[in-house]
Amino acid sequence: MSSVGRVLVIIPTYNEAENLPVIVGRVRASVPDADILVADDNSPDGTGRLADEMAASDAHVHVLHRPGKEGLGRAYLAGFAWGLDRDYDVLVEMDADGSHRPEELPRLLDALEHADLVLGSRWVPGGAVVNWPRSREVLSRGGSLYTRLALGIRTRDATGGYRAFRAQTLRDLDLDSVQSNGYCFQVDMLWRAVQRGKVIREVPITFVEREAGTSKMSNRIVVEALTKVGQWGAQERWRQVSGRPRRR
Ligand SMILES: Nc1nc2c(ncn2[C@@H]2O[C@H](COP(=O)(O)OP(=O)(O)OP(=O)(O)O)[C@@H](O)[C@H]2O)c(=O)[nH]1
Ligand SMILES: [Mg+2]
Repeated sequence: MSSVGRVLVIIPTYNEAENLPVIVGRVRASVPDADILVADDNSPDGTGRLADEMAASDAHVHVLHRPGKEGLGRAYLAGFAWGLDRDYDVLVEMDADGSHRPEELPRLLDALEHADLVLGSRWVPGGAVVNWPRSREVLSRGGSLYTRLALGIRTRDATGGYRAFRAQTLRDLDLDSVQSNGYCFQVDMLWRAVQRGKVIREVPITFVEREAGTSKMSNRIVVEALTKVGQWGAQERWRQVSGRPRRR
């Protein structure tokens, strides 16, 4: 058990058969006490079956089978519910494609000793991206800057998906009302934590772009994020100018 308690690493998957055994092996090596939950959306390439095989031979590996592709946000919400039901102390978000290096997880967990939420961050000193085209970096940096300006928050990397939550943090975030998916899901979770006064720390990570498998990123995901974040920002400004207190 880590100093922050029992840890569940949630890995959402859609067609990640090539990547899954590698990432699971790396998590097991780097944080041997942690459990893993693969949240698979009935991947046509058999990722779910592969996950079952791994679970059968390793008591630390669990699988949540979902009926079909509903997006990253829904998969994480289902994974959080699974983990909270089973009284894990810490719930971690990690992509299956190797972008979030499991070897850096101990640093995120250490930081959680003094925080309610830890964000793996590409855009703080010491953070980096590997193998990204310039266009992707501009989109991600621009997205985080836009989010900081719209919401008035200090976080450098608002859309990243390598995060560690204390269970109590998640319990306080009103997860039943989360509607967003994709990058917007990550901003939504962060914004909820900010509004509730949670202590949030950013830890530098080296983000490595996927080498195998296919991307699920789309323009629709980007447009959803821009639109919703703009709306949340406007609501926050309205709350401020009308002098209403924050809803906790
Ligand atoms: N369960 C589930 N997982 C998903 C879904 N969409 C994406 N994922 C997983 O979420 C993680 C992040 O998705 P990626 O496709 O890597 O998204 P990205 O990192 O923005 O895009 P890339 O540049 O291609 O890596 C991966 O582990 C995916 O398999 C989905 O609809 N359901
Ligand atoms: Mg990826």
